[in-house]
Amino acid sequence: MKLYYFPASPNTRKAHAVALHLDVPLDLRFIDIQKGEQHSPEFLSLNPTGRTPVLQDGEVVLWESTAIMYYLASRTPNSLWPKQETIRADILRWQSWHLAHWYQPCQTMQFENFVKRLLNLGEPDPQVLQGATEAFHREAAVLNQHLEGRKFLVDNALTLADFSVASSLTYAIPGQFPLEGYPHIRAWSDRMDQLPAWQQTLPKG
Ligand SMILES: N[C@@H](CCC(=O)N[C@@H](CS)C(=O)NCC(=O)O)C(=O)O
Repeated sequence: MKLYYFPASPNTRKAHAVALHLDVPLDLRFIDIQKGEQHSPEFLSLNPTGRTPVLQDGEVVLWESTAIMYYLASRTPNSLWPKQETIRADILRWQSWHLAHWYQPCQTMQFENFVKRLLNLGEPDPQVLQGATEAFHREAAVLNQHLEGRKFLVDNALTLADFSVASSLTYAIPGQFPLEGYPHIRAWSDRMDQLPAWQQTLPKG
């Protein structure tokens, strides 16, 4: 199975980490999006949206990291994607929330406070940052409250939901995410950081 990936990306990280956690062997193919390799005709024939990651398993070609996570976790029975429908629905709930509400403010703060500086793209835009910070606080309050008294997001066990939601915190420190008031998020994020698969997919500085 090939994973076309860009290791600095949180979207790649969650798919790659699920494979590592489940011991699914992957043939990793680096796509350098900073050099524009995602726009090559070969890559666009795999993913017409021109984004990483992409999984290729024989005839199966899958893009969108969440779909890739499901594919990897559906091959054999495992605790990241348990059989019970209510647990699956709960995992899907948090993954939906992540995609619709959590990803964007995190991504914006990451870009404004970290990526812009890294790539010499100018100063953070204060107005953009203010909007993202407000949205972040709205969603972080919900996440923090949910995690109070829980080790993980769903059924007190590690699932795909944790990999999805935690992926957006990959750049929490250089992105200056305001996590001070959210002790339960920080404790859960520290727990994620203990996982070998999460450590192995931490982007190199
Ligand atoms: N919703 C997609 C997002 C993928 C995505 O935005 N990938 C970025 C890296 S984080 C990318 O490859 N960008 C290349 C580009 O936009 O040109 C997923 O979850 O896989």
